[in-house]
Amino acid sequence: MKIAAVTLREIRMPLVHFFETSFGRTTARRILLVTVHADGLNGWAECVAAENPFYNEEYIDTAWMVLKQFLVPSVFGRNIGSGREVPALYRNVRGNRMAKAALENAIWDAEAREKNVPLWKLLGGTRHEIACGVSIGIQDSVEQLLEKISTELAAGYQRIKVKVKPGWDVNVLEPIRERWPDILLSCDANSAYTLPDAAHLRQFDAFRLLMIEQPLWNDDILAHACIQKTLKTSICLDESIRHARDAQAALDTGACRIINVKVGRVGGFSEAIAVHDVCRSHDVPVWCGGMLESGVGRAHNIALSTLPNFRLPGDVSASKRYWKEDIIEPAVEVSPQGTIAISDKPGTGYTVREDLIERLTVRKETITSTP
Ligand code: OSB
Ligand code: MG
Repeated sequence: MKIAAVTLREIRMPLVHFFETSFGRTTARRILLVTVHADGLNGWAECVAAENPFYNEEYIDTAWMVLKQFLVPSVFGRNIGSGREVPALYRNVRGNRMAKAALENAIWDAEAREKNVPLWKLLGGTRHEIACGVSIGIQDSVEQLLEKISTELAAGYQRIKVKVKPGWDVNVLEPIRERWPDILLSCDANSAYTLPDAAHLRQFDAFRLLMIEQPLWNDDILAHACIQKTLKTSICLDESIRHARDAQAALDTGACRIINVKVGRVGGFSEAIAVHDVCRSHDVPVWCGGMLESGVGRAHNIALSTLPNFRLPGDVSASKRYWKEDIIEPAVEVSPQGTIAISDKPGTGYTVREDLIERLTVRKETITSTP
């Protein structure tokens, strides 16, 4: 395909409920959507960079600039056969993986539409339904958290993950386990602890967690290898895994026993598949993480989750948990068994609501190829 133009746009969407992690609270999203215009059709993707550089180094405004100045110009004037070929076109650009992922994934999206095949099949998926969990943020009180968990369990979600930080951890996990002794339960610290907290983290072993996600520094695999040895609970790395080589290093050093794959964090579908494959060859399960995506990014997460080594419930949940009105049709729905059914339709199986997106747009820029 020949890419004639790429549109960047920012939409604003308030969350139904605030989402709080160890690094802060989000009440509304500023979302960067990328549209590639190629051979008379459009491919869509979402850049999952947040409003601030707290989760990783990128945020929406840096992603916008990098896309505009470096990434988008590098795909113009090429004949692109597949999304797989895209990373090589800007291999000189360091980092900025969320920006890269948005462009690459939009091209995969266009490719699926052009070839008239489901995106999940193009990615190598094998599942016809995927298992869903929820990620529940830090609340104003433990009672509020228990109430939320009870609602999500009643909705059918197969795994509950709660955000933790010093002062909101053992005191929270204990009442949850007491009330629900048998649920699949995990926690996510988003790097809120340091090595001297190892003894404190060992208390988590009492709660039979499926995993503890990213307890230590975002950029330190070795530190996780040090504490994994001392913990019964499996560590799952999120922030620390930027590409397949990180996954390889983490598994070789015993830094974790589970990996969370976020397509934006690793720079696009090609690298997400590579991370998946490294874990599969080590017989280590992966699951699909979330970044409070709109329907556009969510649909891509669903497609990715169909790959065979996505063996644990993902943070891929229903649209209505996040948005009053999602920007795809139909909205993502989760069955009472906590699953999402995979569509056999071409593309993502969801339609992008361009009229609604237009109304939510606060900034838009189309970059055109000038041959
Ligand atoms: O660490 O998984 C994380 C949201 C924003 C930033 C980081 C994380 C998260 C989540 C949300 O846990 C998962 C979701 O989209 O529901
Ligand atoms: Mg996480």
